[in-house]
Amino acid sequence: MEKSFSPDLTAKLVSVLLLFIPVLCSFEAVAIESPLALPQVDSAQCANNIDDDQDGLSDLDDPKCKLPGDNDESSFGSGVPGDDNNDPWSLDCWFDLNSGSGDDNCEMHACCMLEGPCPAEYLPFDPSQCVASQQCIEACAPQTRQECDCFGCCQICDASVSGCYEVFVNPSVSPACELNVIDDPSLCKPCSRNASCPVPNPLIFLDGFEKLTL
Ligand SMILES: [Ca+2]
Ligand SMILES: [Ca+2]
Ligand SMILES: [Ca+2]
Ligand SMILES: [Ca+2]
Repeated sequence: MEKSFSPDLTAKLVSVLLLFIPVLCSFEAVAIESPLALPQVDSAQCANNIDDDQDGLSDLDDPKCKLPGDNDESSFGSGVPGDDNNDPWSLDCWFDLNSGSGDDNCEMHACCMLEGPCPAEYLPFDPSQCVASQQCIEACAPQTRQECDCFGCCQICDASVSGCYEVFVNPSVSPACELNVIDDPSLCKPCSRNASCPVPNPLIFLDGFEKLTL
């Protein structure tokens, strides 16, 4: 059965609808703008889909982003208050965005990984203490970038330098290390990754940190 409206009723309905159009449009504008605006404000630099330091690599493609919560895409530091603030002889998990060992029982001496003799200013050093605790491994290894160990000794291969370098990018050990000086051992301290806090899977390295292309 078909329904029909009288011309008068139709005209009234149209005029009422016309009155509400500006109101409806304003609601639509609010509804569209809010969800787009909020995540951009709240996202860390390494999760905002923006190449913040304009070096051609965005977010986790940028070797200076250690995880999505890293809020400084322009350096190996995270920009998170309280992070990257360890003594070299007592390194926390580098990937949990804090510097405390209370949440993971990670407490590793940098000389376990540093190449060459342990610097005098880092002593004392006990090589028998170079195995991470089980609690540290369980808490930190799953967060760790695959080209790194839990403490920020990482293998970096970058198009701007020749070859690959296994160095501390953790600012607690190499505070002046940057990508463009990754081959300077006085700034980016050479190291060997701590085998006790391993990251699984074989890796392929391209353009900075590895891409997993298995
Ligand atoms: Ca970004
Ligand atoms: Ca970038
Ligand atoms: Ca960073
Ligand atoms: Ca911690």
